[in-house]
Amino acid sequence: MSRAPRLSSATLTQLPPQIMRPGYDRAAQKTGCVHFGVGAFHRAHQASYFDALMNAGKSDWQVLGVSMRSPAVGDQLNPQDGLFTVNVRDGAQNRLQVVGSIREVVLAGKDSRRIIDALASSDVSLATITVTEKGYCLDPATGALGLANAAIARDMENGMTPSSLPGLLCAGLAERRAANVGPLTILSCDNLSNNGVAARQAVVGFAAETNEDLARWIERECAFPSSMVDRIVPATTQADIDALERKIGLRDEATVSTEPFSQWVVEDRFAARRPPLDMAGVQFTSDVAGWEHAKLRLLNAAHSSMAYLGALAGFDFIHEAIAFPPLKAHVEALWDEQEATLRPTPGLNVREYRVRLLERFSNPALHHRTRQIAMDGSQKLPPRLVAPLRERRRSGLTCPNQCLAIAAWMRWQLGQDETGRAYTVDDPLANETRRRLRDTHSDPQAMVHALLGVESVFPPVLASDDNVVGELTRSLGSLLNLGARETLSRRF
Ligand code: CS2
Repeated sequence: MSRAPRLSSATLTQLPPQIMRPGYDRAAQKTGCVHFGVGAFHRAHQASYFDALMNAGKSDWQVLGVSMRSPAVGDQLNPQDGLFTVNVRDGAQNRLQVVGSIREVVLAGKDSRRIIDALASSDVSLATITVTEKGYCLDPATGALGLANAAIARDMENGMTPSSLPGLLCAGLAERRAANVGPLTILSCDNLSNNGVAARQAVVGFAAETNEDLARWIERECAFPSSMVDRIVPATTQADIDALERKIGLRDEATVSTEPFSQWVVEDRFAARRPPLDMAGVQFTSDVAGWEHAKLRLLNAAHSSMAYLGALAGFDFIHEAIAFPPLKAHVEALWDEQEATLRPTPGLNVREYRVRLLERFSNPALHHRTRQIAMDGSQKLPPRLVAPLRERRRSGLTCPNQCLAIAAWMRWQLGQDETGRAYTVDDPLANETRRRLRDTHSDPQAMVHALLGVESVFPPVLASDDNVVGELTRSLGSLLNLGARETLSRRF
């Protein structure tokens, strides 16, 4: 197939006139932010907010993107001068917008010098992060920096070309301190509880091992606000790229598709120049935790449950899963259980939030794959389902739907669907769960016992909670014997 020219600064003028594009002079903007983890989510979320800010006339918030592992993101964005199209999909509607906030993408490790220089630059006052839980290199059992982590051990030995998030930030902060250009705000945008605390543990923990003075300076001067981010961003497919090319006449290898909804709630605790992101719709607040909990325990918990139950029941996409009445009824019942663990939060109306979520899940144009959400379940389950389950049990409440969701994750670890087809369990703990399940011969009781032993997912007290063990075993047995559809249909 002959291909259209790539989207870039030079070809921007060839775009059909109705497509929105940067209204500011990109070349005149300075880099104000270094972002770690330039995946699809960042492009549809933070990068779009910085773009909106510059479109609103606020200068110098361009982003230097750091790709943590793969050169692929740089190969997509750099030949396009950092430009990419956000395709906002809602039913039959499509809105296309070219975003210009990313200046360039560099690679952790290979381009460490560039990253450290940027972090030490007086133009930069903010580092934002979407590297997923693994990227913080914390020990799940203690929440402290994982000194046994291979990337951390390597960076501690070779401080010149760090490649881990904590190693890079510490090297940049050391130079920033020496250059006397003031502190930095490090803003985690990952889907974790207390993500600001996780970022702080990672960075201060690394500095404490390598440079005590630096650790004290970071603690005193820098800020690690927590934030809640929300926008559903399905993985981009080749078909999306081809369809966009037919529509705009340019090839955009970095395009992302997303929904109209977008939310960013940020703890108002900045160490340096605060971007006026409220002009672009960001909510600054003194308390993010209520929002974080609502998002993780309603949206993300339902997503994970629909991912495992839905994929097992043969649904490829979330909008199909939520259209299956028994699965929707389970989601509502799960939300009732989860809601009891939320605390009142100013501005948050849980009833409306749930209605809105059902609409978002039902968006037929998004094509959000259940298997995409099923990835990395061992990292996702603790804040989404395990923590609220523990809170309910402490209050003496039962948890049948939380247990059904967790049992579906357990069933998923077998790596074989209900028709006998094998799939890859895409999870950093996949080897451990496989090893633990090896001699359980699909016996639900043995499987529950084996998997409750994964301590980074389940606190040991759960294994001695007869009610939880009983619920998990009953649900898992039903999933194994009857399958997901029948299990849901009999219960709801
Ligand atoms: C999803 C999230 O893949 C997943 O785990 O639950 O990526 C979800 O789409 C976002 O958190 C929405 O903001």
